[in-house]
Amino acid sequence: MQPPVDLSVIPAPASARRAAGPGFALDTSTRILSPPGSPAAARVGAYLAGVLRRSTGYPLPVASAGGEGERDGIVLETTRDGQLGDEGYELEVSAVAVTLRARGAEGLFRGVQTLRQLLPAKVEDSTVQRGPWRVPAVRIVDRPRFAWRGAALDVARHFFGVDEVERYIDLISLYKLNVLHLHLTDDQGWRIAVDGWPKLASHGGSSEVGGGRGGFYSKQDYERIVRYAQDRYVTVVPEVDVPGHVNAALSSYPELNCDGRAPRLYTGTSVGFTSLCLDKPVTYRFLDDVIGELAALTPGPYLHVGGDEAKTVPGDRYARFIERVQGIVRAHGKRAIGWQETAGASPPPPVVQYWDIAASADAVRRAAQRGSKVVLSPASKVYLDMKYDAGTRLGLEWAGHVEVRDAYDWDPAKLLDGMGENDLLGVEAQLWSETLRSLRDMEFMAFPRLPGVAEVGWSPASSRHWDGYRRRLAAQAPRWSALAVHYHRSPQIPWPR
Ligand code: TNX
Repeated sequence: MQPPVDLSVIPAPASARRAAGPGFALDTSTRILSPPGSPAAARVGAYLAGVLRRSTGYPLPVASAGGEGERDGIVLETTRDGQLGDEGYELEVSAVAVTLRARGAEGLFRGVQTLRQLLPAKVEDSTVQRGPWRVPAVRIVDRPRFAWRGAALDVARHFFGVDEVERYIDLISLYKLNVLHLHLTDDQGWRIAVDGWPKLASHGGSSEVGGGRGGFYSKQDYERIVRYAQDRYVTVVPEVDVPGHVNAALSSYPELNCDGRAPRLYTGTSVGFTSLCLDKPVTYRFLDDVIGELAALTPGPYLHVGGDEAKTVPGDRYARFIERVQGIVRAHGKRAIGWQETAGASPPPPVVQYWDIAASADAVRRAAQRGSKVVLSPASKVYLDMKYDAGTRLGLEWAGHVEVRDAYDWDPAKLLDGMGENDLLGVEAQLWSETLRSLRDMEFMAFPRLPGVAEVGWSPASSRHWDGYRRRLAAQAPRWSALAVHYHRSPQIPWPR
C-alpha cells in the first residue's frame, strides 16, 4: 500500500493510515515523556528534544512518565510486541498525544525520524521559526525489510574530518540507515592511526588524490565517530582494503614490499596496481596488528577486509590469502565482510558485498548457497559517485549515469537470478571520493539519491512506487534547505519552486 502522499515520509512506512481529527500541535507546554527505567530511551527523548528545541524555541522538557494519566505530549513507550523487532515502531497521533512505541530505544529512534518528517519542514531549521507545529493524525506501524541498510564513505581518496563524517551520520540516520561503512585505507591514503605501525598514519595519511594534505583519524577521533554513530543507532563498519589498494601502506613500510623498496605516495586515481607481499611473514604480523587494533575500536560485529581489484595477484593465491585474513578477523572476535571478489574463497566470508555489475555473480551465488549473506551495492544503481547525467560536474562514469530513478526503482530480491530475500542481508550506497573534495561535494552526490536507497532497504516492495516516491522526494527539498544540504535538482523530480 502506497502511503498517502501528503505524509511524505521517506522511507515509506510498512503501513500508514490517516486517522480522524486535527492531529497534535506542539506548544510551549509540550513535554516529552520517556519510559521509566530506560536510560537509553531517555537519551532518545533528549535527542528528539534537541532537534525540536532549535526550531520551535519551546522548552520541551524530557521527563520520565509517571503513573496513569500522564499520557499527553510526546510519549515514548516500550512494548513487548515481538512483531516490531528491534527497529520497528508504532506511531499514533491524536489531539492529546503523539505516542511512539517500540521494543527499545533503537525502535524509538527510528520512529523519531518519522515524527520529524511529519512536522513542517522548517522544524529542521537551526534557528527559531514560527509555528504552528502540527503533526497530522496518523497511525503508523513500521519495521524494516532488511537488517543492513548502509552508506559507505571513502575517506581514503580524499580525507574527511570527524565533523564532516558526523554530519553524514546525521543525514543518513534521518533516513533510517543503520550502517556506516568507512573505507579507511587505499592507495592514496591511510586514514587510521595504528600504534604498532605509526608511519601508516603519519606518512601514509599525508597524501590524497590530487596532491592535497590528506589526514588521518587518531584513535580518539575514531572513537568519537563510533560514539556519535552509536548514539544514532548506526553501526560503523571499518574497512581495511587488502591485499590490493595498499600503496599508502607500502610507501610507509619498505618491509611490506617483496623487493623491500618503498614506492612513493600516490595521488592519482588508477586502481589495481598494488599488492601486499603475500610470501612474507611480516605481512601477516602487519595484518594481525592492524586488524587487532581496529577490532578493539569496533563495538559492532563486522570488519571489512576489502579484497577488491587485486589485479596483480593470481587467483589461487588470492583465495588462500582471503582465507587467512578471515582467520585473523575471527581471532579478534569479528566477522569478516569482503567485496564480491572474496566470494570464491573457501569458505567465503560470512558477508559478501556485491558491486561489480560487469562481472559474473556465480561465485556470489555459490557463497550464498554455502551460507554467506549478501549485501547488494550494484554500481549501476547505488554508486553515488556516478554522475547523474553527462552534465554532472563531479563523479565518475564507469558504471554509467545513475539518475534518481535508477537508484530507487529496483527490487533487491529480483536483482540477481537465484538470489532471493533470504540470501540478502541488505543494501548499501557507496560514495567513493576520487572526485569529491568537500562536504558540499558529498552532499551533492548523495542527495537526492541516498534517500531512495534507504527506502529500497527499509520499505516493503508493496509500499514502493516511483510515481508516489518522486512526489515524496520533492517534499524533502525544503527540509534539505533548512538543514543546508547541498543537493542536485534532478529533472526527474517535481521540485517545489
Ligand atoms: C570501484 S567498488 C572500486 C573503488 C572505486 C570505485 C569508483 C570497489 C570495490 N572498488 O576502488 O573507488 O570503483 O566508482
